[in-house]
Amino acid sequence: MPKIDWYDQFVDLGHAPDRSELVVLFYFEPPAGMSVKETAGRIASESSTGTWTTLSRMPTRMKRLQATAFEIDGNLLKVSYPLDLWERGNVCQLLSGIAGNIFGMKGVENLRLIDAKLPGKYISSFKGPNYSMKGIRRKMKVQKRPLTGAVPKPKIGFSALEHAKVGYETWMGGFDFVKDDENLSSLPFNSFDRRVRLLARYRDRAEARTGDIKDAYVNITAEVEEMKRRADHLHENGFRFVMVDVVIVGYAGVQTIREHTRDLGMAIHAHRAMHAAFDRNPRHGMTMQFVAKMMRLIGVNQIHSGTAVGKLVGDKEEVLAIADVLRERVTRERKGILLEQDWGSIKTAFPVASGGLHPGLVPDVMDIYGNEMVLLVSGGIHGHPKGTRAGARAAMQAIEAQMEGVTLEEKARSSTELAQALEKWGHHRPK
Ligand code: RUB
Ligand code: CA
Repeated sequence: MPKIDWYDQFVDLGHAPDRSELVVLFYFEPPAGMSVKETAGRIASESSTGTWTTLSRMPTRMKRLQATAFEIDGNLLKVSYPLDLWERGNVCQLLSGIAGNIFGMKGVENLRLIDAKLPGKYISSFKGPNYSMKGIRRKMKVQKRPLTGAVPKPKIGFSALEHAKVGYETWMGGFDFVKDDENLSSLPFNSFDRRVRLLARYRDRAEARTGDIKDAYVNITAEVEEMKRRADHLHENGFRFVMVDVVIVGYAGVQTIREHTRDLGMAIHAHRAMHAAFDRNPRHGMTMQFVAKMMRLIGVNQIHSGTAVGKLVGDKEEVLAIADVLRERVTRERKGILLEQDWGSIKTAFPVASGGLHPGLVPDVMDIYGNEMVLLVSGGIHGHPKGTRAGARAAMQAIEAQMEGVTLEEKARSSTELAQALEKWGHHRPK
């Protein structure tokens, strides 16, 4: 019988990749009746140069371009890829390979892209963030504590003026940022342009009254040309940040916005809404640490990374993996979770803890992240018995307590707003 396929040529358990190769770590499960090697060969083949059948003609160059499944350890698989397979500076093309057709093959029961180790020559074709975490701190004149922000809640429903007023209360309570929610853009009762103008007016007032720097993450998510226009409008109104729903907008859109806002000297706050569509099932899809890696490469300055204790999925291990991808110069390997990554001259980015937080949970989140993070407390300030401003104060007092090394209960003796927050929520973990 003639040989139909050549997937076996993509497996070499003796191969040791050199430093110029990309290495991808997958979790995989073969379907019933197929061996792990047969499935591994399919993954390496379809993500690089192969097809389902043997061919009558093959360029000689092919041999040195094909991927190699070189390590199988239980359900963990490592595949190496020659550098020439990948277009420099093009995240989309990388994903078309290592995160493309392979997820839909019948020869794969479950497949999860865990992480990719990118060689220096590939990394250096990207610009990364325009400001490091330090650079953002310098902009905001906040030295040690976490940066703080809140979304007006309910997340949609306020007019532009009502929204700006809630924002003002948030700033006056001590927070650095007022943030739009992921599904707020430009609506009949709250247009983007009007919201920006009103927020700018209240921001100036809050800055004058507090002497602090105040800013906002206003959501520009839309078609790309419109996003650019919205970024310009924010810039003209003195804002230093844009917010983008990066998963929904997609990698190409984020790359374009990165270039546009780089010219304006603006930073990007990346909301990750929709990530759970492909990262929630632990046996299939793509991890959030890998998405965070792509986003740091492109150059967002901060991206949502979970809380472990709040209302949304994501455990401590995952939160720490994402934080390591964003904050380290060299991300250390963690078996089955992260590959080692040298970031070269790519700057750092902030992780963002958000979703179901309130003052009583601040120490838990800070125990996980430390101080290098953006802390978003939204419902957990606006739901304070004395209102938004008191709620923001309570959250700031909780941060102080943690940094002073005292318990919230101790701190609450001299901090009225924190005492009131604890009376309502205690250390409740929402679901
Ligand atoms: C937070 C909220 C955000 C989450 C998304 O509001 O709605 O959209 O940040 O989650 P609240 P994540 O603080 O009132 O719960 O940051 O995990 O992507
Ligand atoms: Ca939200």
